[in-house]
Amino acid sequence: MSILNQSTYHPLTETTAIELALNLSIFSEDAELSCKEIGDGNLNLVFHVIDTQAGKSIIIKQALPYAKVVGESWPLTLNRAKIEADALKTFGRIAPDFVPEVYYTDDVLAVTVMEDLSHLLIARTGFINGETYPLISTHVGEYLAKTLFYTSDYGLGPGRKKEQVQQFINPELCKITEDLILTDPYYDAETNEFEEGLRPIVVDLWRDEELKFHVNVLKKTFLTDAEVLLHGDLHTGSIFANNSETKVIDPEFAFYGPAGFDIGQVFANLLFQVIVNNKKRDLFVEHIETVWDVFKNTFTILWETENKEVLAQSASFLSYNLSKFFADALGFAGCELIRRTIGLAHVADLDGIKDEQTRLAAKRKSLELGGILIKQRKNIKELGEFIEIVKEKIN
Ligand code: SR1
Ligand code: MG
Repeated sequence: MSILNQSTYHPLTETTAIELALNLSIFSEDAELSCKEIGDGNLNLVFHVIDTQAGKSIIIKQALPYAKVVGESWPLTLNRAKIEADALKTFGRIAPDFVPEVYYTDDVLAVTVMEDLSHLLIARTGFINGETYPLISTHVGEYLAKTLFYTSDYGLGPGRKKEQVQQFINPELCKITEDLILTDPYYDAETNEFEEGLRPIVVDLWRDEELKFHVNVLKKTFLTDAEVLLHGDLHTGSIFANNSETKVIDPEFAFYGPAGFDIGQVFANLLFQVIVNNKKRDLFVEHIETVWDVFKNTFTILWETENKEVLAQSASFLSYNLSKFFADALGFAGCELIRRTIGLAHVADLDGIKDEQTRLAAKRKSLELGGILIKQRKNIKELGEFIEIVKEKIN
């Protein structure tokens, strides 16, 4: 039975969201609440509930039983609300500075009630509006190191880790990633969406057997390497920021997978700004460098000081792991660049460019850089080499 005394799921309205909020004893019983549905993502309803007099506010997020981006013809499990709430709690314990606080969850209504972050802005929107958020890369590097280390066999111990692998089995949401990121962009799939001006380069991509081989290898890595608890959708639309704070939201795609997947999505979504933002390109290149440097340094300290596996406390084995994460991250970054350009779910960094020729040129760069990163990922040994390749391709 849910807090609204209903035993079945139904989508909330702004009125029933207020009713739910009043039942939670977060606000006083006679509070005058106002509510607005503000969801602009692909999958969920998001209600912003405010008590102006008391200066209190919350977010109520509710999963819809279908993907909002496509409509009711694409049914989607409500269990993702539980996965998201569990992941927020897990990541919140590990990296509390970078994760919103969860106040209440309701599995029947597929609802999570959490901290209101409306003093921050979605990082992608901020970047497009000219912000650079100087601390975001340091924060995300630390978030990645902590969440990826403390959920691994080495940070958690193999027994607890296996329990978490079970808790975060997330087949439906993984299937979305397997299809939309790691399959559909590489053949003439119905889900793809691209501008006609890109057709020649897209047809070349569909015929590129070497590229498809490497995407198959990356997909196998995604399917089988249960290394760490991933956020699973760590693009700049899943990060709230301002100049001093960073919060990672929306882990409904969380599951045990390869560490390089989260890192690669961060790289790729910063690369969109490197591609489109001529004036502040160098700052976004620095952000990419900082994410990796902070990740690597923090992960190394955790590995050396908190490792639960005696035999794993070895410099060469740490180095082997970091090299694997880096190569996987470059490959998955390439997949993200390509799918956001020609797949189902695009990004405003590229689609928001008004001039057609400028937009097509940026999209071609994204596709070309994506292909290089996928094919060359194992040959690029150092961060500096990666950055050189990026600069060569973008200038
Ligand atoms: C149908 S969901 C499309 C995309 O939105 C999510 O945020 C994920 O990135 C997914 O691939
Ligand atoms: Mg999301």
